[in-house]
Amino acid sequence: MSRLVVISNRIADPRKPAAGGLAVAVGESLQQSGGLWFGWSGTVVEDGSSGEGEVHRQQAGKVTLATLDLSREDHDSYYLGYSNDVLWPVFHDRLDLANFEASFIGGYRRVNQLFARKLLPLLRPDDIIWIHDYHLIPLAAELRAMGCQQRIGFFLHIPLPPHIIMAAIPQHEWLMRSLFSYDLIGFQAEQDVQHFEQYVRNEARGQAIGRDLYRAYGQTVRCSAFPIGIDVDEFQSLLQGKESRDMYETMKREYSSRRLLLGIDRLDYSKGIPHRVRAFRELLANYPENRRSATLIQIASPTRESVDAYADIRRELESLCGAINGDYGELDWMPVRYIHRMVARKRVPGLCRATAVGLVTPLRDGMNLVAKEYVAAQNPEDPGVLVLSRFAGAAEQLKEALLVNPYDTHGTGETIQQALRMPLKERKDRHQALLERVRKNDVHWWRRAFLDALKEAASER
Ligand code: ADQ
Repeated sequence: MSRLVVISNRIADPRKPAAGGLAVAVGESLQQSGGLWFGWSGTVVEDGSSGEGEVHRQQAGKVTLATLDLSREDHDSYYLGYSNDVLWPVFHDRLDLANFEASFIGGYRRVNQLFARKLLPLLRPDDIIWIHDYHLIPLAAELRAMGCQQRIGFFLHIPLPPHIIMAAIPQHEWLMRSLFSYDLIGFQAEQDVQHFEQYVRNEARGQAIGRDLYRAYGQTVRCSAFPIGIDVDEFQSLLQGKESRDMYETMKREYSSRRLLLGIDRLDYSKGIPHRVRAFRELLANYPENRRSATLIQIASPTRESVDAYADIRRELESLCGAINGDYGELDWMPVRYIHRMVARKRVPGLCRATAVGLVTPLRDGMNLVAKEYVAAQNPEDPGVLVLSRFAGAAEQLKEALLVNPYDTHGTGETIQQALRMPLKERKDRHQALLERVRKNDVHWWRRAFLDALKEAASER
């Protein structure tokens, strides 16, 4: 049987509970089959030497973890610079936040070449290589240039922007051309595939030449949507665990006379947290019956704090929450509980189940797994209501959620009111349909669908 080789910027021990969508999904894929997981160790070497050091190897059950350190210069230009200050904002339609500093691209190329050079000797002829996310777009092209013939697939966890936004990246053509070195490109949503097709037509002067098949730059690539899912059984078994049960009981007890609304995110500007808090303020302003009752629990874990835009959003959120609590709070009721911390994964299902409304309202998101986790955690006999941004990839699948435009804070406030007042029968019907979809397209389905399509695409090559 072929070995699976996964490459992602960061890796995690698949035997330990991981937070973050990619780590959970990739860990699950490797746990099933065993294989090699290759990526950055998370260590930055300060002494000026390049990251040309040795590959660290560690065995984690059936999975071999192989990691590299990065030099300070490479880390700053490849990771903080090109990946998180160019690709992340642009791919989330935030040209205003992008920093097109010319020096970043050198580090991005250097690290992708370094990864290729260090990975190549570890490969076996029959390996199936699965590369993940925006940090490593040109990795297949670098591997191919070094003679790599193995099957290589790529999955983009974040959205692909419309071609006119993509074109703002000075190196957009080089990036898109390098995607044609893969046998298969996987996107989260049909809309991302459409954006890819539009780029191929309008910028690359190429065309679609068959189902899921695109030709440009003298090369052909297969491309399709594989919406990522969660491990529903694992998540629901956490729900039965002590941590989740304790969490559920505590929330029910502490807030027995309140209706809880929940947001759980990394504190990222793409997640639309300030917009969500403003929508909640609209709710309190326009529907006074919710005062002394509706309570927003917003958990926002720290992330990429050395990037300026993240410090800005933190300040904005703190001041917004403070203002709402000051304006509307009572001695015995605080409208917003904002916690700038991670919640232990084992407690997340219990927290989701204790709330009446799940607010998943990103301004833009590749998929958003919190939406699926919220559905999986509900009591089918008395489920909470999911309010979901139409700009999350998940909205293509989760049509029975209440879909909102998060920029329209007034409209979102109205929808939250609708969620709080929804009759039990409608809540149950919507939840049942959502849970079926979340179950059908779970993370196991995602892995199988992608790897089957990769094998097929490569056999046609
Ligand atoms: P992320 O942007 O990290 O992932 P998401 O899909 O929401 O986002 O996954 C986050 C995961 O981390 C969830 O499992 C969630 O429960 C957990 N999490 C988030 N904040 C937390 C907190 N404060 N405390 C505890 N747990 C927290 C990227 C893309 C997404 C895509 C995933 C997977 O941006 O669009 O869905 O990859 O492909």
